[in-house]
Amino acid sequence: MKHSRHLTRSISALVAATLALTACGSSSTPSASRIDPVDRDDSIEFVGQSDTDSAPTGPPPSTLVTPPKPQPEPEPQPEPEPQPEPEPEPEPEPEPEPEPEPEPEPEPEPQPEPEPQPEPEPPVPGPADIVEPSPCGPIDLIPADATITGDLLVDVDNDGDADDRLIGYETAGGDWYLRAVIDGIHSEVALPDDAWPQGVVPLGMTELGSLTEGLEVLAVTGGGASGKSLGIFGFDADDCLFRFTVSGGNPLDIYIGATVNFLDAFGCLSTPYVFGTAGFWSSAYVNEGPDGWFGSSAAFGETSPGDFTYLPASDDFIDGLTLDDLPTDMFDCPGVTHP
Ligand SMILES: [Ca+2]
Ligand SMILES: [Ca+2]
Repeated sequence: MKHSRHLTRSISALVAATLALTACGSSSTPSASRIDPVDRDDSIEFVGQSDTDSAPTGPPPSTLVTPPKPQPEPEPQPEPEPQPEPEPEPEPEPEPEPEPEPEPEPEPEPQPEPEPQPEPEPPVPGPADIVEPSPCGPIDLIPADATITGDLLVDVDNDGDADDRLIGYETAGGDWYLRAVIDGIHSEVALPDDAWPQGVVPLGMTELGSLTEGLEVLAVTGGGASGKSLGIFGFDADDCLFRFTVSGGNPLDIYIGATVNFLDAFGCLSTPYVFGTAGFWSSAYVNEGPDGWFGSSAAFGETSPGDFTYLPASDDFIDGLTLDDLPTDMFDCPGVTHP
């Protein structure tokens, strides 16, 4: 068999080579040429060629002698590209803190109310005119905002000088007074609050009361549209003003005036030649239509200090008067200003 012969030759070659190596001994260094690479190569070629020349009878030769294919070296893995460092996430913006509420402004402390200023001095009279302590009792000066409705200089103390003062005034609150100022002594009398439209007006002084020393004062104390009310005032021993009463009761209030149906007149009896005393008379006339006017009159005198009463047998009555019989003047007091 050709295959067996070839295998035998290969074995023989191997033996020969082994012998040659043994012959060289350990004293000499084996050389590569002596290994006879040709034979080895021939042997290898031979085996391979024999496969092509003859039909295979056993397992494929390649499975016996073909060296394993070298495994390809693993391709170097590319180094991983460096990943860019992740950008840091932006920090969330802090939520805006709520603005603090403005503190309420402190309320202003209440200012103390200014102390009331003293009232300005009245125009009349000045404070130097007041004598302290006053024998007429405590009295304030006339308020500066009072309305002066009468201001008359007279001679009350009878020293020859008209340097005593009579003042009619109304306060801002509507109160009426007649004030007297004599040698710095103030005194006054309160009057009804309905003095308008006539007001309080001192008219003058004359002798009206025989029991009261000195002259008495006549003054308008009020009235209406068609007449005036008159009052009589005197001074006591301390030169303090007072008002006369009538019949021991109410303040004396005499009315003068005229309308188409009434007429009221007043006259002074400064000379006590009729009734033996000073005083005044008062007349009243009433229109009775076709019967004409009816008239009556009476006289009054100071029968007790500070009070006037009807003087007996002083009254008089008359009927059937005409307008020509009536007095033409409603006021008759010599030396006293006509109201
Ligand atoms: Ca005087
Ligand atoms: Ca008198």
